[in-house]
Amino acid sequence: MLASPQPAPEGLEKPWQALLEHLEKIRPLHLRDIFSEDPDRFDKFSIQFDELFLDYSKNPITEETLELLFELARQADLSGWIERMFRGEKINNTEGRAVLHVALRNRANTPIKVDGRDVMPEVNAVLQQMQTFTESVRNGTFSGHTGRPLEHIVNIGIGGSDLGPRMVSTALRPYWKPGMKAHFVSNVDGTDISEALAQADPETTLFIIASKTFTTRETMTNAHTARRWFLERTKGNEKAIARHFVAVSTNAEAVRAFGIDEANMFRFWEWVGGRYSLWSAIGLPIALLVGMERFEALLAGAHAMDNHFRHAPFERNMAVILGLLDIWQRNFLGTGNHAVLPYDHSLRLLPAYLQQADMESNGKGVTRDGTPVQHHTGPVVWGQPGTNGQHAFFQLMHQGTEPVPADFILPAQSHHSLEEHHRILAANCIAQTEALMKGKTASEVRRELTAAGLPEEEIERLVPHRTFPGNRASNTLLMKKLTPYNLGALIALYEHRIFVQSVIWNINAFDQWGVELGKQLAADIEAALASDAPCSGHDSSTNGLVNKFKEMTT
Ligand code: G6Q
Repeated sequence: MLASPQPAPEGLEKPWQALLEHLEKIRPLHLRDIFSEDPDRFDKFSIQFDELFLDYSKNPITEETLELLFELARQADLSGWIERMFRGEKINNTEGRAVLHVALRNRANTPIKVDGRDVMPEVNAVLQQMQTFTESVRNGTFSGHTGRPLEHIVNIGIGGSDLGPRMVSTALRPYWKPGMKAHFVSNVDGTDISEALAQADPETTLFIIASKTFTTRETMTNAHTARRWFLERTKGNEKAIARHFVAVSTNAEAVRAFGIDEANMFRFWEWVGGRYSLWSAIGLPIALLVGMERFEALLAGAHAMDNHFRHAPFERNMAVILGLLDIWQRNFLGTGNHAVLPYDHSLRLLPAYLQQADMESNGKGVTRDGTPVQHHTGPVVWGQPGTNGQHAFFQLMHQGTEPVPADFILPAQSHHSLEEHHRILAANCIAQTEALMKGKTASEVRRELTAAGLPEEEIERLVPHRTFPGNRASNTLLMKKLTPYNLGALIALYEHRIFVQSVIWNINAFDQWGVELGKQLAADIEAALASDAPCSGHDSSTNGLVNKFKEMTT
């Protein structure tokens, strides 16, 4: 455990100290009181960008807190780091790579250079290839090997090559071409691919093998299983593979070796991190389902947010404000987790998506130069869609001992016509933020129970159980409607907010050595599981588990 208060990141001692001193003024305040003292609080601490509206007034902050946080950002040279990213500098310093998901959605098409070469012509060429392919699949000119249209998309990928397209496709379900079906296979557990194949038809299924490296064990195992399944059902018709398998990868050689024609390969580049790749050809399943025009609207929404992040002053910059509030929570108020609570069933996969985006980016223990950090970095990110979560873990959020800062996300307009449902959903979302903030005092509980006619003694017994401390922070993000454009803006907002935190902490948000480790570890154990000899090369627990597992398989 790191000591509290946590020491400042190197070079930020002065603004950090100012925030620590300021914290002593904030600690005794209750959100309920600061709201009743300042009727303008909502106007002061809310911001609109396009069709997104952020209310961050239910955070334990004053105007002074924000000023001090902006000063912290200035001292950390946040503006400089933002420019470095947008200009294609190699800010992923452990892999020597630029970080240019912003180039993938650079609809202004201004040149962005890596090693002196503008990447935009290549980005545009792949978008053009996606457009041509998407249109021909959707209008049936690119059909299956028997001439039937391809209506069932099976995306095989994992991590960054799965979570983004899966989440966005699910969120944009109302925009799918009628009749289209989709499956996202990620897990190496054979149940995953078996369930997808059980519903697939070899005449009408398009398999997308999505892997940046094209070496990831889970994806390649699933891809080979799909290939075998297909050949078994087409009497070994290898030529038909070209009509049913495409690849999205940076590794042309491995794609060829798998047997996929290069014409059916969609490229992307090493400067696109897996968890930031849905904007690249990794988004192909999205484009196939909703059409290229809407995929481009998704890019346009993200691009608008990019411009906002790059150019808006800190005081009016949604991503900067959110990122700095996260720092305030994590390093000063000492919270260890962050809940993402979309009040929209279509956004039900957003928490899982952001779990990767945030925890893989900011789950780091050393600074950019390799020195161990002395302060906390990324929190545990988790969540469920509302209102489901209310009937489960909200208990802990209201009355537990672990503070849970939360983001509530709510579209104002729904895609269905069940008005009553949407009103109930919205009412719950807004009511929860109010209840978390206000809580319920002992005297309120007493009044309530007296009115219900309970005897005095019973009232006193129940008061502590029915009292809510309140003073629990949340952000509320309203969105006009869950359109491709607004979804693009929302995802980009989170990406940049994560980046802001990494800049303050001086960590590299764009590598993932912990994930790489996982890719290597299993190989050795897999060999031990396949061998007839007892496993003996590991510690007693690992050896014992391998041997017990083998014993139990018979
Ligand atoms: C993302 C990570 C990781 C990666 C997967 C899949 O940022 O690097 O989640 O996306 O491990 O990797 P491939 O796309 O190379 O199969």
